[in-house]
Amino acid sequence: MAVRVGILGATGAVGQRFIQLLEDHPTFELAALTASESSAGKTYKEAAKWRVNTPIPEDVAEMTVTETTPEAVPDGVDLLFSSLPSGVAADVEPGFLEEGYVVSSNSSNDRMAPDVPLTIPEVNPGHLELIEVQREERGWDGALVKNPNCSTITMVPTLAALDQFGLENVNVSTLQAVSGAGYSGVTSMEIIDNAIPHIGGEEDKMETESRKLLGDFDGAELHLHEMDVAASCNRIPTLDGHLENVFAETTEDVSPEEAAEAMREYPSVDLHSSPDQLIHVFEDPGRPQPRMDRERGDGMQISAGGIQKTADGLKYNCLAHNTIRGAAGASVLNGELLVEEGYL
Ligand code: 11C
Repeated sequence: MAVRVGILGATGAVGQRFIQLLEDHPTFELAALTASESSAGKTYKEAAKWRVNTPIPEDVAEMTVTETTPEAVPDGVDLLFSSLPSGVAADVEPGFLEEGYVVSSNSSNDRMAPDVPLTIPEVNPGHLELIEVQREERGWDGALVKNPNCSTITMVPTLAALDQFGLENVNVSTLQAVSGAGYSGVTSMEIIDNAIPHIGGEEDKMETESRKLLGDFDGAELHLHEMDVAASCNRIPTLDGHLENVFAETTEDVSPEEAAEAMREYPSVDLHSSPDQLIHVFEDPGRPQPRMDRERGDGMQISAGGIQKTADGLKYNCLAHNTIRGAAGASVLNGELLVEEGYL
């Protein structure tokens, strides 16, 4: 049976990706679009400056955008995907949760809250059990699940594959696409002939979210993974696709071949939006590259390559599509997991 869903923040870059990914989805039927006050009352095609590489689905183009309040959402919608700016999300998401909505959110507020599952279905689906803690502590009838930041999602599945060798220190340097910064980055391309270091808040998110994702939930409390993560995050003039250089120290000696095998064999999950193989490992050390490899697995596959030995472990590169695997696709996948696990 179809689950009726809505998008909070439907006109932005990630909101548009949600619309693209929900077209012809086998489980989800799009029935509500919200945005800021200035868009409310307009049709979607009037309200959104559409920039995704496929046309606006015809039925969505004519849908009316409403304000982002529980009262404005039509009856029969149970699941909301949120791509609101984090400040707005922090204000409005609790109101939807009190009203009993299940919210799969890409917004960065509350990602590190101890009672909020921060989930990548292929990595830590068991963390959904935190919903019981959340309901008890906050009195919500609904449920809130977050997906991590796009630069975190790109790296963490590869770390999950290597954790069997005893992850200790992880250093990562990112080369992040301008779509991660929203429309202003894409439209102005003011970054051409430049690279911007230390981009807003990204380093802290990678350092903390990674440890939560790979942490253990003991039935009552979530324990962060003990590894240390140090991140340097940089913006480069690529349109889509974050490339990352990872240096991972492990307690066990591990060869590049063993690491490649662990990544290739790391299991995917049986959900509609998850790729058959989660991590593709290239033999060619010049891959992955954003333009060539970001669309793999409909934008949901992680790519890795250039795996080499270092004095204390390994170095390698990884890549993912930042607005699909790293944002809207991640959130849709969490929605699929919520359905599969009976939260709807
Ligand atoms: C970027 N990763 O590329 C960011 C955008 O925490 O979800 C997404 C911010 C977030 O700038």
